[in-house]
Amino acid sequence: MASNSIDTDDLVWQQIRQHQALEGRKVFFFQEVDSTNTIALDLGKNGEPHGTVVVAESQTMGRGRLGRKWESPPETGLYCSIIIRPEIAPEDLSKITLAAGVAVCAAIETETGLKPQIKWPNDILLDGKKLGGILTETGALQYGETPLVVIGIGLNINTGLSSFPAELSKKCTSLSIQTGRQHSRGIILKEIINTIEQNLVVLQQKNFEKIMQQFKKRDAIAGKELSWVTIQGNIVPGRSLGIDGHGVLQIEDKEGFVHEVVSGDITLTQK
Ligand code: BT5
Repeated sequence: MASNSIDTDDLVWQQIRQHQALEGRKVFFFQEVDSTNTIALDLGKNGEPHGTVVVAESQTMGRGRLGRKWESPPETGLYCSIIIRPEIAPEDLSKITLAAGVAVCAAIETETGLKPQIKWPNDILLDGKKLGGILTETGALQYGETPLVVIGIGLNINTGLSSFPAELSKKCTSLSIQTGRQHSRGIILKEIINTIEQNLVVLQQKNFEKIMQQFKKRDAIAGKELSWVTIQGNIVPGRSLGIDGHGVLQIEDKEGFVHEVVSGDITLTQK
């Protein structure tokens, strides 16, 4: 399969594209968009139901957290967003990213045997390199109403390193780089959507403990020396104690003070 042509071998992907559907869910499939999250938020505001999926072969303005860019080389990666309307309290919305992250890891493991890890809160890593990321965004929240949430997933599947800017290629990887073979984006997408749905049910049953157990098995930073870069740009060196029962990261600084981290970035200390 040529890495830069549409996967004619990937029958599941072709079926999803042709039927604009995936196991009863409506799929909006595009050749190129600015960002699948932007499209999904607009569709959600216009009333598209829970479970609707937006997929694109490439993105011109794929985004990460804190205004960062998500590189989206055409026709080799997975760029998708799922519209959900979870029966979840506003204070629990941040748990969705963790639930989606462990679901993406489990789906990859089921399909490839690889064991991805998560760097809190949203990075999917393989061999310490970035394989994918999750970006959860919400529509305007109205008190007492079911929120509109979009879970955006970017995953490097059959992407070659030469498709990334030089600086990034040292820090990222793809499934095909790890296994030396091509993977079906269709099968992986299907498994990811189903596994995320299952984890959302677990969240709605208020059983975050179960998600936490999955997270702990895949936690890439537990016990490690790191720096927490706060939203204001302050740098707090310390060690990760893992997440608590609310998905909040605990970082112990050099003085033994434990910080509860709900935002910002984590940089692992090189040894
Ligand atoms: C993320 O942000 O990791 C969330 C990425 C979510 C992307 C999906 S694609 C479908 C949907 N639609 C969107 O517009 N977004 C979502 P963050 O933790 O902020 O990481 C961003 C950083 O990852 C960048 O600054 C780069 O260093 C790195 N990066 C960018 N593109 C990458 C790629 N394709 N693979 C690996 N690393 C990448």
